[in-house]
Amino acid sequence: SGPTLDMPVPSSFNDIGQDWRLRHFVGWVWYEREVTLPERWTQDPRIRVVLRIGSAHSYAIVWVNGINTLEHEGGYLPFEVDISSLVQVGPLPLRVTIAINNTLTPSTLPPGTIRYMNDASRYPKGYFVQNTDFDFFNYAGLQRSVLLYTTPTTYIDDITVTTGVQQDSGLVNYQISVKRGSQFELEVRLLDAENKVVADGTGTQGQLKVPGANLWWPYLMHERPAYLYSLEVRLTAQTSVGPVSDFYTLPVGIRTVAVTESQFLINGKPFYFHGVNKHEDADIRGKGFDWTLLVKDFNLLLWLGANAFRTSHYPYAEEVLQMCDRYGIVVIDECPAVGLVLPQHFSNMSMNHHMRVMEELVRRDKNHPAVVMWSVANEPASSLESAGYYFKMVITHTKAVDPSRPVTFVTNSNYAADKGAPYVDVICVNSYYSWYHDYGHLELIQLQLGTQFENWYKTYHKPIIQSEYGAETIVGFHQDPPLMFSEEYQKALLEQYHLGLDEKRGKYVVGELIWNFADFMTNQTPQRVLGNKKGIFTRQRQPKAAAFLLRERYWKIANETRYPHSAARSQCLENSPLI
Ligand code: GCB
Repeated sequence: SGPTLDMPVPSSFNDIGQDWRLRHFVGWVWYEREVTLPERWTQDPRIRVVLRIGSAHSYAIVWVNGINTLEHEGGYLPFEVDISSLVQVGPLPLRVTIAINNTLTPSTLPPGTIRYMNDASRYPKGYFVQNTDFDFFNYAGLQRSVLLYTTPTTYIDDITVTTGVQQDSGLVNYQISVKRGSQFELEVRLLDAENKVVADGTGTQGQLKVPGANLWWPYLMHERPAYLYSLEVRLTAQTSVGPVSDFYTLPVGIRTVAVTESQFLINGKPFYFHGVNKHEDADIRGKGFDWTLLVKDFNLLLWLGANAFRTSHYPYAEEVLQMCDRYGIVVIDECPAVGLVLPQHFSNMSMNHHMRVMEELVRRDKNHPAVVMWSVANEPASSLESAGYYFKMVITHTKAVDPSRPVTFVTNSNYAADKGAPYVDVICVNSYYSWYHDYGHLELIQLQLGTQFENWYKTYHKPIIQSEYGAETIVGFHQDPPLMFSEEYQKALLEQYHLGLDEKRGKYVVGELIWNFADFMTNQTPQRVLGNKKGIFTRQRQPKAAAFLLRERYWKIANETRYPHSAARSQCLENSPLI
């Protein structure tokens, strides 16, 4: 029923058409396509067919051949369903229908409210708007791939790997979950980067010991960063319809993560985050996954000398994390809890959903060596009384699900009022001195930043990351002496922040992440000129003047704190996918 449009997947639906109603649409959209499966998939009783949806923003209902098979809440994580019984009907095409609703409510993540405009003199009957308290456009649709894949009927359902280091040996602990079968054998092998078997084992859990292991090091922290082993898991099983086998290969980075009173340690060495905050955002495709864009972004990160980013403000596509593992870009993995600013956002209903989202996030991303910390939220109203209990519960739950990583949330509250900070391992603080207040007064930044750091540190004695700072900058606007919105102002603001950061770097400040890697789309407001322009790159990934400043700084920090610049630089070029 109703008009249909061709819609590419993956892509956000918003910027594809020429009709403004599609761009701003709030409500149900329907995706549908037919696909003919290989005969073997439908005839062989030992094959299990799975439909996997990389993400559907935000609430989805899935039908296969008209049969309701699955519902999922939450727009940035995958979900899947076994559709074997639905496809074993013969060679007919399979019809997959997915209805998606992008409406955000007080209990979704991120939350939002629908406001009905009842003044009949100004709005037509039934007129409503979607309100949100976050600063990016609520792109929606099937923004990541939808896949059909097969496994045998007895299959490897999940693998959990944690790693450790004992003298010069690496330890790889594995736990394998097998589903739908009890008569099976598991063989496990660990291969190095040259495909040589370095350890092996059997059974659903065990520990592999790798003498003289190559550790997984962040980019620019070691001459051979991002060393990956491969864990091969081979399952052979007996089923009622004969023997089956399943096989899975998982990249494994052996590394440790720890937090002290004043340091963030990777493999026992102090790590300083010098990087960016990103968004999944680009022209036309919105938040649609795009390999071309991803490889370009990684080339820019390597060029910049960035060793880290935060997945502000939601989990990114899995391919992004795979790239981080391969290049040694460290990740603070954030869940979509952004815009929690009202008391009702801290209800039990929200908390339960929030915990489920953290479980899904950990399940998806737990095996990525690049992921070194979970962030459970961005800028919540953490000074509200109810936020204390809420974050205690969400953080405790996250640590129970993954005891191997530190947990944080990103705050912009006052150090004395923040009720969630007692539960985090690292204080991540955002501030916009000389941008959102004291406009133009760059001379105040050092003082205000110093006060911020000292207050947080003396209160909590935890390491601190400056998790956002920046200035709105329209590319090509020039003004000297610097005025707000010019490229000169962005540079000057960064320089002042860097002076303040350098005062505390190496003491207890363990990182700095610029806001933002690139310009990105937001809701329309008088404060935003075709989106947020705090990028050091434009939305089309061209550098503003600040990108060169930051590049100088990041290479300098890498050079000072790690190992010789020349080695770092040649390593970067070697690794660069451009070569
Ligand atoms: C923030 C938010 C981020 C915004 C940024 C800004 O504190 O965490 O989502 O986009 O400030 O530019 O205002």
